[in-house]
Amino acid sequence: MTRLRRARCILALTGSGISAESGLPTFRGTGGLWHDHRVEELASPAGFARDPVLVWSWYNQRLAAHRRASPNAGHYALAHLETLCADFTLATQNVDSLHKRAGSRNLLELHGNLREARCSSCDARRPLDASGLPLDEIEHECGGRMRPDIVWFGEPLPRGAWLQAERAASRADVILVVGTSAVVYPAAALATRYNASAYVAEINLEETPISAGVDFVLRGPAARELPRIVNALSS
Ligand code: BV8
Repeated sequence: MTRLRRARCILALTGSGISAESGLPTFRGTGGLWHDHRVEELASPAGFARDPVLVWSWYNQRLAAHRRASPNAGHYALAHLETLCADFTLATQNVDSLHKRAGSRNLLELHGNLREARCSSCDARRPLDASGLPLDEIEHECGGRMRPDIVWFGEPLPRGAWLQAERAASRADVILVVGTSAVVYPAAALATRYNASAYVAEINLEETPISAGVDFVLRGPAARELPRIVNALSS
């Protein structure tokens, strides 16, 4: 806690685990999204090219669930922590927009979000409401296809967001790693590969590949542990 209290620069890296208590499934845990679906079919350019209707059906379902969900105490705790630290960056792998709805401002959506669809050819964009993209409107007038505005496997992360995330990791005094299995790169590298002197704390229900290498592990749900940390800082 002392390191966090003294921190001038904080980076928080989050994954789907922080949204679990908002009722959204994770990817790799029990009941995870990847348990019922093949990643290659749904979260890759090849899968989209092969069956865009299947991919949009899946993302439309997820988008509807995102819009029904609400930010939880973990999301709000990080939004409050941002007000306590002048140099705070939140890099999320999540596409559910819950950090944005919780009020986080310096937010980097490393894997994109589901607020818009964009054309794979001309980059035309259209906002998505809770019903998602109508399955008969995938083909774009330019001849391209409307796709979710997210990063699939084998695709580069948004350049600006990634550069900001790397810089934040490099200057951070404290890095909070919350609710991620830390197996997807390059995002997972932010936790331990950019700054040997940063104090890294992991909040997760389970052990991950980075647990042995961090400075502090809080084994518990983010919606409980993050408010505890932030309340202690505010008192
Ligand atoms: C890239 C899309 C290079 C959005 C996602 C071969 C070819 C190309 C690349 C690769 C390759 N082999 C490896 C790679 C790299 C690849 C990768 O890392 N693969 C892994 C699987 C080995 N990465 C990429 O492809 C990336 N791009 O490398 O491009 C490049 C460069 C230049 C030019 C061209 C190419 C792109 C990665 C992004 C992929 N998109 N999703 C969507 O559909 O949502 S990844 C997907 O995994 C999600 O984004 C998700 O966020 C991410 C990470 O998962 P987590 O969020 O961590 O979720 P998970 O379920 O795994 O874990 C949840 C954790 O929470 C668990 O630990 C659990 O215990 C915990 N938990 C649960 N409940 C709670 C909790 N913790 C706290 N409280 C709770 N209540």
